Amino acid sequence: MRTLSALTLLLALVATAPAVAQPAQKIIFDTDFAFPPQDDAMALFFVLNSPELDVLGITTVAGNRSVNVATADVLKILEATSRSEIPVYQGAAAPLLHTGTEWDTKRHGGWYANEPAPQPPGGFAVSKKLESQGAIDYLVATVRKYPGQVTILAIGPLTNIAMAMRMEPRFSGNVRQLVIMGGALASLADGGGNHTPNAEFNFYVDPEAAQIVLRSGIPIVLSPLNVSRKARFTKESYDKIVAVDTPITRLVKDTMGPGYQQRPDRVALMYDQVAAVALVAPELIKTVELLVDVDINPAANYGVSVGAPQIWPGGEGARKMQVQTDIEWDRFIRLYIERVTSTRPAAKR
Ligand SMILES: [Ca+2]
Repeated sequence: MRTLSALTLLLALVATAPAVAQPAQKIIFDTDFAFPPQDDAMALFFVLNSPELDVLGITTVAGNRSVNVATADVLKILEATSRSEIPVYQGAAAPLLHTGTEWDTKRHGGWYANEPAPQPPGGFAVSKKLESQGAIDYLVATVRKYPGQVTILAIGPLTNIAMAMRMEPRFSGNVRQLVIMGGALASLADGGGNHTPNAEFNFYVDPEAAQIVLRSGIPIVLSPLNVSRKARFTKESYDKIVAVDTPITRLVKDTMGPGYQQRPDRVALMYDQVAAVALVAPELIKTVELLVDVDINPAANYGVSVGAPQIWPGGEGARKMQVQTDIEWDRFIRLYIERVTSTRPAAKR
């Protein structure tokens, strides 16, 4: 009887106890960053205001522009938003093997030329400095320090991540999860490429790195163009963001306002933002489990990702991952805007 009473009391205590807050997810933000309207910056704004995420560090890589631009721009954004406590590490200046051709010079992306960074809007960061440690060393050391705890949000070419895997054989086994913006799956709806007919930009820039990473065995959530194409940022969302005045929304207004003035009907796909939101609210994004690999043959399908529910001839290297295919748009964009306009500081370590 006494035992029963004690048990009843215990159950009552458990029922009335306040919910224990989950510790923030440790993440590393790996990026081919550039100022808005570029998507990496718009993804970072969401991450900076998400208390569920503990941004251990930001690592930069060549992609949309040179790695120098990525570094200069992210330092400036952190300074302008008073988030200088987040360390920044510079990574790979070029893909593992891929070198740019004349064809690439006529298309989007400055990854093939190690151009020095021009001044970001408002000038270079003054007090916020780059860490002396390189991105690959930082990735290896951080995953070693927190085995099984670090999620990497990889929203540029996968060069840094592949190099960390090559440098430290235990790296892959100790990463908690990779959330990758990259690829396009022609076997699903909306799966054409955005750079070559079938290749998505991040995977096209460094196909060898993408293949190494996708075959690593790390649990992967892949955010391909199939889902990016369902996330269309319009002036309606822009207007809601700039209606609130914060250091972040001022940056959005200064950098995106002129574009909307010129063309109010412009639409920007939210490539990297979908991957970022998936860290906080995975329930808003539908996924399917598929085996995915990347073609590294230097031919018509260089950098093309291929996915299927079962192995196909030539696809023996493919690994299982969660592939995002659809989005619950209304709730997604509401959460995105709510966070980007928030003044709530992210969780501190
Ligand atoms: Ca990116």
